[in-house]
Amino acid sequence: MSTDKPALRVGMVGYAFMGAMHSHAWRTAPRFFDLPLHPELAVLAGRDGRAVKAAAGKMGWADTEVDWRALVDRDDVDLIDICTPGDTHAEIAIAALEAGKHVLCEKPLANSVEEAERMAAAAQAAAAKGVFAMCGFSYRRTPALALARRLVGQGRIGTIRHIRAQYLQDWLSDETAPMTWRLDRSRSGSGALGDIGAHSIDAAQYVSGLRVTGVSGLLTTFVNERPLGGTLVGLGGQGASDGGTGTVTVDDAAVFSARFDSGAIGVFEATRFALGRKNSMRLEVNGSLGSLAFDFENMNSLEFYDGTQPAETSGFSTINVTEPVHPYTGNWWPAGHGLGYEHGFTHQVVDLVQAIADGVAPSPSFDEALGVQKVLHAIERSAANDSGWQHV
Ligand code: SOE
Repeated sequence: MSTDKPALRVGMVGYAFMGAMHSHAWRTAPRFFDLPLHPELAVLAGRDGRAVKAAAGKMGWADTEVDWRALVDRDDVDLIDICTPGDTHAEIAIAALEAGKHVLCEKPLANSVEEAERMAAAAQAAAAKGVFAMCGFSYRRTPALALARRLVGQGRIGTIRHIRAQYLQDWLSDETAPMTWRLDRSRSGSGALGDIGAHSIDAAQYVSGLRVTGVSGLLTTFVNERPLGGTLVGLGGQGASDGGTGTVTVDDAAVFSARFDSGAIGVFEATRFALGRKNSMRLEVNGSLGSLAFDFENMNSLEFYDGTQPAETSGFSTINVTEPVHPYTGNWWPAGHGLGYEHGFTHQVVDLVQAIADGVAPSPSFDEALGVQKVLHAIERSAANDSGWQHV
């Protein structure tokens, strides 16, 4: 794509599911949005030289590195995009920020509060020099959730009293699904809680504008041993029957109740065992004047109950969030034609590039993501030995 805009040269670490998704976003964003800087897919890094070259060819990256440190050292890269498991986030992000590179880091920000605090401190020091960091809570950029936030901000549902959030997947329901890095605490930090519960926490806080101040939680692991090897299909699949087993060291499911700074209360559930629910990221908010409800499996809609309407004609209505007046949608297809999972990631790139060009800190900042990390940690403290209520 030829352009006379200044380049934003991107270096990315990791090229699996999230890497492919981010590659698509970097490539697509300037084709649909008028960005002030032009993202270039400059360098892709991964440890396996042959595999990273193949991935770079397929996804459109100009060059490769086999060591992320070499990537961070390069003068021809302006931004590092981290799409690796959580155990590597802190080291890569801090090195990149110290080298003067902007950073986009996948969620959850880190595997511990201590790592997240160091990352947030590095991001603050970098911001003073005009170098910015953002965490990839991509669901914020789903038009329906962005619209929900807008309606809350306009006072359309009044004072928020309840937040109900569920993130339901089923890719581990099959006990023969193979062991993966997502089930190994030393790599992923936690299980359903950090992988998908973190999205719910961020979305609840983003839409409501409130902050979680206390939690009480329960974590459980239903299947403790899983086959090593086998064939991955999507996130799950079929493990090998003859390769032995690995021990699952994370939670399979998490539930927790929460109090928010306004006095509102919330209930949350995150699981990979909700058979039949593939990616049902749901959020319902009840206020004094109305309610909003969202389900990612129906992501182009938002349910709205306007409690100010006469009882005779009141009821939940379905907003088709595909009109040009809705967040992000005007840059895509004609009304009613709808968007998909990948668009949240493209919008994430759009907002990040705009913030960098404007010289303002993008959101969610590492500070905001540290806040989510503290909520995750408080839930783990609560669940450990049934320790009850924990302040965040
Ligand atoms: C797996 O549970 C996963 O890919 C998450 O890691 C993503 O963040 C979520 O968007 C979809 O599910």
